[in-house]
Amino acid sequence: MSPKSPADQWRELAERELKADPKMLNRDYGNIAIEPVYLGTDPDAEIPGVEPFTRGVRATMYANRPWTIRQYAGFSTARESNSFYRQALAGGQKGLSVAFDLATHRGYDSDHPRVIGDVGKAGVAIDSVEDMKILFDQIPLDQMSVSMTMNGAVIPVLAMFIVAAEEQGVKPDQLSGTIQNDVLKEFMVRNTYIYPPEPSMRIVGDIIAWTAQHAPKFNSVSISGYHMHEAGATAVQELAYTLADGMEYVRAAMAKGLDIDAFAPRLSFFFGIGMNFFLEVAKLRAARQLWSRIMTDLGAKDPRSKMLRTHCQTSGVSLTEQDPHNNIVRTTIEALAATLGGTQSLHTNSFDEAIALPTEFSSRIARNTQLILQHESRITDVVDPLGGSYYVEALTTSLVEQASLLIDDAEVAGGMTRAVAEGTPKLEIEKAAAVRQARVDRGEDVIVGVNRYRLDTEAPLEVRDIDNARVRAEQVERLAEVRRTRDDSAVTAALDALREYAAMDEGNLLSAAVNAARARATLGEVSAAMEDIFGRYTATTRLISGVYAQSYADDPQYAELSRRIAAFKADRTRSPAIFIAKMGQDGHDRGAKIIASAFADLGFDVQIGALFETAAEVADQAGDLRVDAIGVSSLAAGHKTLVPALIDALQARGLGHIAVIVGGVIPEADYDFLHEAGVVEIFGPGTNVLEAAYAVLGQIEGKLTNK
Ligand code: MLC
Ligand code: 5AD
Repeated sequence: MSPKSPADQWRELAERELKADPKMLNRDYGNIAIEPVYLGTDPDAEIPGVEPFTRGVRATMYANRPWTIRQYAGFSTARESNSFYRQALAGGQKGLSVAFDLATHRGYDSDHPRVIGDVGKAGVAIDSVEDMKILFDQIPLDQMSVSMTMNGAVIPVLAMFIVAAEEQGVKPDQLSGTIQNDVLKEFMVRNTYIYPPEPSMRIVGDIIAWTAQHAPKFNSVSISGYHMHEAGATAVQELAYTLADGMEYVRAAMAKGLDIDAFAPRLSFFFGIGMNFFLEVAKLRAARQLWSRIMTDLGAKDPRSKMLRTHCQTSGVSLTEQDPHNNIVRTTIEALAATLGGTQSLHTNSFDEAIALPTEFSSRIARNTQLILQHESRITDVVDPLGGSYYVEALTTSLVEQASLLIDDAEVAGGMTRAVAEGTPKLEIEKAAAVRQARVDRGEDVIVGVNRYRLDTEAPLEVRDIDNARVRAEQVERLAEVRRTRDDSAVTAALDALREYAAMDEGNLLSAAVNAARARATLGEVSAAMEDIFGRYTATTRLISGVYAQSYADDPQYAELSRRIAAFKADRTRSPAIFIAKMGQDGHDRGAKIIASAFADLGFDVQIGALFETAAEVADQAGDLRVDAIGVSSLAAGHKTLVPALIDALQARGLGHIAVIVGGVIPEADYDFLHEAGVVEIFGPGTNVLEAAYAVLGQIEGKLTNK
């Protein structure tokens, strides 16, 4: 028997996907007939829907079913987020994606003293099943696929979702959706871990095991490169570390005795898509090819286990605070790369990304960007239209080669759990980020409206502001109501059982947490029960050094600044000293790390605090270290609560002379508020690091002269 031609192979698969004749996919542009797929003349050419899936995981791809428009969103209370979701679905969105606030991520109830600035800010506040039920009110969970970005407090959140569905009459096996549950990248870049790496990996494994058994349509992990991308990783790093993380989860699940083909079809992925158009297209193609090979090597037999299905999000870090409507154009280009790369699901960022959470208006434009691609651009007519492009194929091959080398390195080092605990991938990503920042600051990489073609004056932009105090008050009230109306003995018994599972290293933590959620244990209580056994993880902060000094080796401005700092040192027999602080539950530390390492290269005495500190803790350290300035980095909208709290704490300790500087995502509208509170400098996104250093040095010198 002669082997089937590529065209016949494709047709057979396509018929199965369509349950009909693939001819129905044939479109035309007037007199120009369009085939649903172009396979070329090479009999060995790759076919979409066939291993190693370089051309896509489905034979028919978008010609049959377009990608899922899945906008990541959540803010304030469950009620407000629910109304936002329903409006988005009415406006053409197809799947949900929940953004939780940072208190929830880190396992704290809204009434916990450490989260005063975080409740309802960067996402929706969820404390109990009651909140979860409101979040999905009038959204049938047997029909709507729901992604939940949760990693730290993944056990209570997934448990509450399961119970909320149950109380809608929906069984676990009817649930479709995704839980992020990717803790390794939290230790690397995203920083919303709770427990140390080892028990965290057990949690990942328990969730994979539970869903494989009870919720077979639910994707148990969303193995994420997105956050590496956002932290400054190169495409090769993003690919390699993400797939290496995936291998680690496969091994963790197999170590529980699961058969690889019983869970691997429900592992999913998540990548960031930036402005390097063809490279990003090739990155998704390379990812699929690599994963298929990796899974074959790990023993998978079912082709579905070897399919890399992915969500993509356009890149936040590529967007600018300056001339923000340009971001609509950037997002469109990135969305096009994600879809021509063959993503299954997509979030397009709103143009106000670098300033605040999206408004109704900016999120409508972001959603419409995808609707226009799907309905107007005709890119969905043909499967993998870029397959066979000499350039794209060559880029794909190069990425596969380079990423394979890095994956091998991680394997030789003992796997990602170990590499992550040692911190090497994190440092490598930070190095790449610093190199990129220096290129931007020096104008070698152009960003329109930031380091070229900058406007003299920016028009004011309407932004979403969340009344954090009101949200918190509402949450605290509902928490009290939940605690008042539940059977406390049932809660205690369920939490004791959970604690025992954690201590014994036996039993499934998720199944114990479902019982606790049913009894109305709160998120904080479920999380704390596990923390009693596992402990809470504190990362050690390490700084890279020398990248800035090297990038600026021949730069006169840099040399001038170094000279001024040297003169400061000669005068006062010490260097100007700055403490870089992260307060609240905001773990975005790319900016803080870049500033810290650049300032240190310049000659500042730089101390960097731990993540997740309170205002009082920062003030105490700044006093002990006798610094001249504190640089607060804020990206999760806590600044209006936390910065005044810090200034009060400094005053109370007689440290009012310390200059307080704020950097990060700060809406222009908040500048006056912060200045009145006593902040001396504010640096938004797109700030040139050298200019920031000049300004900070000026402030320090000014304060010392006045003293
Ligand atoms: C798809 N289907 C087809 C088809 N294409 N059937 C026939 N022919 C075709 N051409 C079928 C699929 O097999 C599937 O059914 C169903 O249609 C849905 O398609 P899908 O491709 O699986 O899409 P979706 O359900 O949207 O799932 C995409 C996913 C999933 C697998 C990538 O994991 C997902 O939705 N992820 C989203 C993650 C997310 O939103 N993350 C936000 C992170 S934000 P079946 O039966 O096979 O399932 C963040 C920021 C931060 O992290 O830091 O806070
Ligand atoms: N709503 C909408 N988008 C959000 N993002 C983060 N939180 C939210 C939210 N609550 C987006 C931003 C950010 C990325 C991590 O996710 O684009 O860059």
